Amino acid sequence: MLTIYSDDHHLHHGRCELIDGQLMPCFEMPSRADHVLQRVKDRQLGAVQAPKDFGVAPIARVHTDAYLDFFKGAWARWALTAPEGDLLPYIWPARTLRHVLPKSLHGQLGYYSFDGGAPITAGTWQAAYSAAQVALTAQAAIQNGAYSAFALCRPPGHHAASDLMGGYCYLNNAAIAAQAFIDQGHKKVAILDVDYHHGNGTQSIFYARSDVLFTSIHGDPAAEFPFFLGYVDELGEGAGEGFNFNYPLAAGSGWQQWSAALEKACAEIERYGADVIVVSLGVDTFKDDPISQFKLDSPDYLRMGQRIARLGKPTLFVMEGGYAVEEIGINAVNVLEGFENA
Ligand code: Q9C
Ligand code: ZN
Repeated sequence: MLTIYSDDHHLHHGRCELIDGQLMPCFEMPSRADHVLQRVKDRQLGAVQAPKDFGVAPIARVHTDAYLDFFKGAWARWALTAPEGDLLPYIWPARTLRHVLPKSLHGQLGYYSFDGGAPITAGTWQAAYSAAQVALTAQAAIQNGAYSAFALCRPPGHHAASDLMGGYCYLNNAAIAAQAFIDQGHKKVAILDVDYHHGNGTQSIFYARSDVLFTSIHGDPAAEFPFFLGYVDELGEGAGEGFNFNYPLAAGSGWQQWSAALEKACAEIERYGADVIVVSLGVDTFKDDPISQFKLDSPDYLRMGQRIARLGKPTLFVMEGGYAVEEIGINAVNVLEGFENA
């Protein structure tokens, strides 16, 4: 399987996130992608290529121009203040506040984010832009006839909505790739989001559309981030009604519960009749993941890849979360090897 990877992800290295009342080093760190790349090479998964540059146009099919302009220019505005740390939001337009766009940098940052988990550093725009190009280049490989491809994206993307960053995500790599498939003539794209956290950004982007099916298996949002989206009764709206399926699972769920949800998601994808599949591949479902509560073990990821392969459709894998740094490579590449050896 072809892997697309860019070293530009090193340009994004947030310093801190707020956990249990303390500023802790960011879990979403550059070594994550380095471990996955190393495992791809160790297992001789296939060629590793740098992304092409498709420009900002395919990104702007998913994100608003105003959001992209803000994100691209935010660090330069922050740098004018000779800051000590990363740019992090501290207020959001929650209930009772107005959704106006203020003039100030921090007002705008609150407007364009939904949590304090997406620090902007000097290189964050370039890293996120390159990650989107990684996804688009892997998408193009499939468009040009490859049966599968792996977009080794970092930073991840599935929490990012059309004009919101958060949950370590800035640009929604999987959504950008899915939209590219549609723009290049595909009629039915299915997204299978297997990250531990609900892909709220991806769901919101396609919620009112029937040309992109969204399915997600994740920690029950009643108890888990992102808390405010990802429930079973979210089935889509308008033309998108019946094209959104969430499978929330309880903390402590292992392969038995998880694979039962995967069967349901796969049944919906088959019923839909997708002609191509985009997998939001988070491996924070692992038993030793430091911020998650599922109990999948490394061999389970081989089974996951095998089951996805049985859908029998061209498949684009897009890297999302996974924070047990040592094992991220083993688990992510196990999915890809399971897919190839099904
Ligand atoms: N106490 C992705 O996996 N906060 N994002 C966790 C834990 C946010 C995860 C706090 C988790 C975001 C792409
Ligand atoms: Zn996650």
